Amino acid sequence: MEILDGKKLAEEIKNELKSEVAEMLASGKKAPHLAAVLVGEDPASQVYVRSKVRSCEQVGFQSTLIREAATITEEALLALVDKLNQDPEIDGFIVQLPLPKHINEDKITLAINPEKDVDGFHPVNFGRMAQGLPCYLPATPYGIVEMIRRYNLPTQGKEVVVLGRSNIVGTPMSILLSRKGYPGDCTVTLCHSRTKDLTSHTRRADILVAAIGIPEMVTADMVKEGAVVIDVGINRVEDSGTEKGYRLAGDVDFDGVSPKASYITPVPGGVGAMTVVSLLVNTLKAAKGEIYPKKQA
Ligand code: L34
Repeated sequence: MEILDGKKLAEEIKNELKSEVAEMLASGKKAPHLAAVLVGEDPASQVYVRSKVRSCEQVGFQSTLIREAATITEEALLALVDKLNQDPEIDGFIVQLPLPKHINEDKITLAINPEKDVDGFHPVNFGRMAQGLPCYLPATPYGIVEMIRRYNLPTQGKEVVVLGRSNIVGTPMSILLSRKGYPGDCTVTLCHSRTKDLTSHTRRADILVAAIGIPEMVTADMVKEGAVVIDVGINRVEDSGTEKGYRLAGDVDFDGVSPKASYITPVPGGVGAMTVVSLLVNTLKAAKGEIYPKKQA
């Protein structure tokens, strides 16, 4: 069994980004600028957004963190999105999810200018992804395909089972791995909460992607010998034995499954680290106008 070391890969990619920024600055361009909007005090969101801002600093990007109270109205948040859409200093921005219940997430996502949608959540980017056109790929699936690529894992003709059909992970993951070319050309099965006899599907997987948000749900009996196991889950499980009172658990029972896997991602230090760095890669693309050519000022 080999660990798919997301943390190490992310460091490698950050070093590449750092040199790209240095080149941009040397040629008289400005550094890429990412803005992140964080609404409320969700503890996990705070950790993730902090990590995004810190990573920007590490590679020499500019970053702006905009914090809003959980009581912000939908209208006010839409106005903020519009302001960021218009701001020529900002290359790309994200609104960290989840949002408080009184705010319609779809409405916010739709309000983001697709050219600045470095999360790749807007239907324009999603549709472009589905058709194989240039787009911002959503950071988690992007991080996973980059991991597959950099570890040179074969994908052509492989049986892939994706657990979970969310807009930001499961569904785009199933599309990306079924697309033509590498890393793709897989035969993909998308399983979800209404799937019957889940184990009969998962046991056939050469590559198993777990993104359901149920701690340690995937157990050894569900996994084929030699499978590649990609664990997207980051669940906080109560644990009085730790300083924080919780530990992080994936959707996969790591101790049980890892002896059977050929490759497996750890939690933490697997997919999460790749998610953050993929957002930076998208932001660099935004700054360079790689997906949507920059309009002349
Ligand atoms: N708009 N909302 C928007 N964009 C996103 O791309 C996200 N996501 C998901 C939640 N909401 C979002 C993230 O940023 C999940 N996610 C995310 C980002 C970073 C990490 C995990 C999920 C991460 O850094 N994970 C660390 C452990 C962090 C910890 O200690 O809790 C890891 O090593 O897995």
